[in-house]
Amino acid sequence: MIKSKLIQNAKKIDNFLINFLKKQKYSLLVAPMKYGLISGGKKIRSTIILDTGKLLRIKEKKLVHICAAVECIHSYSLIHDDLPCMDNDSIRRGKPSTHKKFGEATAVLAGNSLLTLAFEIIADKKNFLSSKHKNDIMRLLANFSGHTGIAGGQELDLKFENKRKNLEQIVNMQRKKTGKLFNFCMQTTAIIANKNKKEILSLGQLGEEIGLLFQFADDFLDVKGSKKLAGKPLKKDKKKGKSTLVNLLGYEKAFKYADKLKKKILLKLTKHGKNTKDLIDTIEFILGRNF
Ligand code: GRG
Repeated sequence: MIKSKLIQNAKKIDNFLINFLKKQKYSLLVAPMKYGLISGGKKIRSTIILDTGKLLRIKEKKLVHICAAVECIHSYSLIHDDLPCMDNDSIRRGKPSTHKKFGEATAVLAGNSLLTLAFEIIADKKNFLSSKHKNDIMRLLANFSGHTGIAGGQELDLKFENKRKNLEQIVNMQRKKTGKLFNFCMQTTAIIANKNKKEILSLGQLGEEIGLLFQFADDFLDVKGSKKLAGKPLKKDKKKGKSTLVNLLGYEKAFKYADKLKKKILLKLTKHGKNTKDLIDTIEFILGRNF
């Protein structure tokens, strides 16, 4: 059930991105951008947006531009994450990573172009949101992607290699590296639903916890997952001396910690009344996932 929802959402967002790129002028970077962005990947962040849209009763067509923008930022981060100067991975989504296929310089430029494409998509004329909403959403996306978000988190992730970091430091790094983009997904949907400031921030915080849970699950996959299903090399975190919950606490204790977080998230969701089923299904999938 959840798998077919993920596939359906991924197709929708992929189609939007294909059409958006088709309408732009051709450049040599279109092929590597598409390679890193389309036909692959769970598009889980889009699913969180669409699930939150159901919770807040927003029409899907109001959310598709935001989903596409988030996927551009996410794919950009993966392309750069795989580079030799970062995590140096040759396989992503079951295929050679973008720099293996197109070369390093092209991968850097394709990543940069996906970053700017995200903002172009939000600003698009056919994105029928008010200028105020577009402005608020762009500010938030910039803030959560740069040094106070994903890029800052990645810097910490690299600096933490082979260092003994405590639980708080690891969680803070993972909140930035992964949690902030999930925060964006739920906060933005709440902005579009015209919720009040308190509700917007509280939904954003809930998104961040879901993102943290997603990162914990990624770390569990690295230990116990199947390379074939995950579509990327596994068992690297220990070799690289990555600061993860698993490396700090051991698998069992780390899993208990994550399970407690999942229960906390589900409890918080009960306050949001009806229409939570889709989001609950996605949260259950996140901790149990094998890809
Ligand atoms: C400023 C956006 C930006 C990036 C530059 C390289 C970098 C800084 C950040 C890397 C951040 C990173 C790789 C975080 C890990 C997040 C994570 C768990 C990724 C796996 O996501 P999935 O499973 O991937 O959703 P698919 O393949 O399904 O799309």
